[in-house]
Amino acid sequence: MEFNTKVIHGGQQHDPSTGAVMPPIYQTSTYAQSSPGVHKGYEYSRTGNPTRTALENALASIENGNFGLAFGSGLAAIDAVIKLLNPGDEVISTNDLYGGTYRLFTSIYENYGIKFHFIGMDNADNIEKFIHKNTKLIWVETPTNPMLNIIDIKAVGKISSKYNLKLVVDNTFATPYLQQPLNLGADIVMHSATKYLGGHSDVVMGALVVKDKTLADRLYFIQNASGAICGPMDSFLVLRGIKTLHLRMQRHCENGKAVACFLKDHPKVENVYWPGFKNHPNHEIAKAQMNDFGGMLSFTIKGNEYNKAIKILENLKVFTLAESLGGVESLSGHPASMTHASIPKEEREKTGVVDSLIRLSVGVESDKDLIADLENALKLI
Ligand code: P1T
Repeated sequence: MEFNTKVIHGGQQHDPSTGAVMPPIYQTSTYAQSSPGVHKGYEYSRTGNPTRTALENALASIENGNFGLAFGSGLAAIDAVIKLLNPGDEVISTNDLYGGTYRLFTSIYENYGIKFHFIGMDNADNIEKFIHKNTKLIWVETPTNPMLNIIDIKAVGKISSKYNLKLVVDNTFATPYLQQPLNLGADIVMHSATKYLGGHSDVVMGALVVKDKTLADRLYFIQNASGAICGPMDSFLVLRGIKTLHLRMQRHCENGKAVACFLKDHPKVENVYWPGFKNHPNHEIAKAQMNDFGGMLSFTIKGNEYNKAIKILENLKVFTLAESLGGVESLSGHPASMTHASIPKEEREKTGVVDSLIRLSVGVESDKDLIADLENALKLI
């Protein structure tokens, strides 16, 4: 099945009891048993719920995996992955990544004896020197949040399989419309489904997809034992969101390109970080592993003045200043004080998260209105 068909039909069946085309929102916590342990496949909604199952099957299908798992947030999904590890284990992670992921790793899991190495992975060869006997997992975010660095998943996958490590790819920015990490050597794909998969800024949710049954069983065990599941209403909303993922992503990519090109030529803009530019350091890898370049980009202001960045953000009218990304509406953000504030200043500045950096999640509105909005705000500085 082609991707554009999978988003609508992948892993789906009409409701067996009524023929309903969309799965009902099974708003129930528990299920009748005719005798202890004798039931119709569902016992308790932490363990499983038919609306969540429909979504989990769709997730597995669009990521070209065999098993999908949905969680109460992206961070809950990441938390479940790190629970595969034991004290003393080591993780090698991209150094440019969502601030909340960094905070979970350093402020929670380092206290439980797990060691994290945050490194640049632009060159995959850099990874091998951080592999020790207790290294278990490589954590990759690509494109990275917020610098839009691109990491070569296939190259990292070769290293992870050589050393028998698990490779996890946070596919939130790209979505399976643009790249499918399980096809490139990843063991686990992770999503903040809050973003493009949901697509309408009305749900917080996380997801994992894997191919391997043993790994899936362990993650299902963690999902049930730790309990960070999502509810049936949210499962329904994300399932509905996925059905238009291909249409939305196409427009996100077109508008992302239009906005990136406008900013690149603007005299008050210093750098534009968008993987579609030929001079992006990893443009060739992006071209090879992605179908297009997405709707996320970041830029800095000439002179790197904090106050100028804030003035722009306060004066954008079509772009809403808000945390999050990936919805139909365009959002703007200031990573240094918002999404990445939990990363110490010296650390974040090393990766380029400077005071004038503005991140844009380019929505699916008219590109003319988006560009006019930026033009007006840039006139004020
Ligand atoms: O917010 P939550 O659903 O828990 O997902 C966390 C997360 C994980 N990975 C990436 C790449 C993310 O961007 C996020 C959440 N990011 C934002 C809220 C943001 O504005 O960047």
